[in-house]
Amino acid sequence: MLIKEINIRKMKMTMKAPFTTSFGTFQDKEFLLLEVTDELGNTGWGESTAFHSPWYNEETLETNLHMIRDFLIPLVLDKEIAHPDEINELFAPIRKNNMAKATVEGAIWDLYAKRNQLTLAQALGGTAEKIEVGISIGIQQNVEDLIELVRGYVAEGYKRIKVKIKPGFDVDVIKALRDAFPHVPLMADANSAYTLDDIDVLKQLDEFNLTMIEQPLASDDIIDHAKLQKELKTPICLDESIHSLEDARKAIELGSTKIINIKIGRVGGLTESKKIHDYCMENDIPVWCGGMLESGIGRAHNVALTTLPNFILPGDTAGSSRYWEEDVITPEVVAVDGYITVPTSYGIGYEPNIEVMDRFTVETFNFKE
Ligand code: OSB
Ligand code: MG
Repeated sequence: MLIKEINIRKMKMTMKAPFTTSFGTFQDKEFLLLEVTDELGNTGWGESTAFHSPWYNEETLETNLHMIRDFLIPLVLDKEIAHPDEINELFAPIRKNNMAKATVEGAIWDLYAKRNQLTLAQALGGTAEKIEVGISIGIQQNVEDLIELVRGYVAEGYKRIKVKIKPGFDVDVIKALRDAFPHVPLMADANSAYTLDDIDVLKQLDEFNLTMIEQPLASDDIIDHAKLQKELKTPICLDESIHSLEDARKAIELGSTKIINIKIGRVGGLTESKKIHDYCMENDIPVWCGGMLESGIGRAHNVALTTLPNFILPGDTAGSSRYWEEDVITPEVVAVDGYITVPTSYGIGYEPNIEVMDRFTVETFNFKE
């Protein structure tokens, strides 16, 4: 296939409710959508998961725009591409900037699947017809509010509840939740808010039968996590620390992680996600698909990836309505009783809703030879 045209939209959408992590609060979500068009007029869509500010990782929407425009588009525009796995190699000489790479690569995967009359899930090798979903809940004003929220999501059928923790909002919160919901699969995500000095607090969490604790220590660490894992019964799951198959291999070898959260953007695309998935499967490390508060385009990519067989644990890909009044795809992503049914139309399986997209588009960019 020959990529003839690329269009980028800078988007701004407001989430239904603010989402707070140990590193900050999100409400207005700014992000990029990217559309590729081939020589036959087929199109494919990708979404950048970089946030407005470099809190989660070093990338931002503006650094993504710069990388995509000045470095990545010149590598793919008017170039013959036989398979999207080639993009991973084509982009390899450019260091990091994984979310920028994944935006372009994801759109090319969608295009490839449509052109070959495959669902994106099939193109990736996935077989699941429905996927199990959990939900990630931000830090709340108080424990009572959190318990009420959790009660609602448990009633909706979400398969596991993840709560965000930070120093001062941890052991008491998890204890109260466990007392209120003795049998619900529960996990905590610290987004790097602790150090090994906090080991006593983290050890106290062992009492509550958490499925895992996600990224307790520094966002670039795998050494201290290995030390911590030796002291904890609860499995550690790495998120921020894993950017590639190589990172995953090293973390697993060191014993820094027993579970991996795969985020397509963080690891630089679907091809790298598949590689990490396959490696983890061979090494008995379960994976699940993380979320970045995506709009429908990114969400659809997450759904497709989650159909691979080692996505054993429920992910963070909740339905569109958990985040948005209106989503940019039709139909929206719907979770029923904790399951999302994998779409059966070609590519990402959801149609872009251009009317909704237009209303939330702040700026557009067009690239043609
Ligand atoms: O660490 O998984 C995370 C949201 C923003 C930044 C980082 C994270 C998250 C979430 C929400 O946990 C996942 C989602 O619902 O999309
Ligand atoms: Mg996380």
